[in-house]
Amino acid sequence: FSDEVEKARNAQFSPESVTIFERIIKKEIPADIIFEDDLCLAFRDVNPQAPTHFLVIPKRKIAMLEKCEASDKQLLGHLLFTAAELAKKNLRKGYRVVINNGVEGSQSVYHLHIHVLGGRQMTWPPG
Ligand code: DGP
Repeated sequence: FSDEVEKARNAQFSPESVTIFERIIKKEIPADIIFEDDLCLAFRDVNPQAPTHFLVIPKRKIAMLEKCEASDKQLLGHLLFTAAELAKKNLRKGYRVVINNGVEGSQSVYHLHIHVLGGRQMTWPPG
């Protein structure tokens, strides 16, 4: 397995734990932030898997996609719309949007995040 998958296999979902992404939202640790509004934050992935690789996260914590509720529908739409708006700027030839959920989804940070990857030809199936 790759390093990222190994990290995901060792990560534990715990409802109370504070993730690194909450610390990024609070500006307690630095990140290359490319967009911010009341509801979300977008920043470059520290371990990019493509020439362009950024994450869009909600400021209000949803640990993982499977924990979302009906009341999160508008926020989820906003995150996806924001991802598309940001991708529009410099990923004109296409891009990949990914949400990893849980251990077998290879999720390593338990704060929902949308990956946006581009700047190279993506392949299918994903690993
Ligand atoms: P996932 O495997 O889907 O949970 O993806 C987590 C991603 O978060 C992974 O691609 C690496 C990235 N990441 C982890 N820690 C940090 C960090 O401190 N800063 C930034 N910018 N990205 C991080």
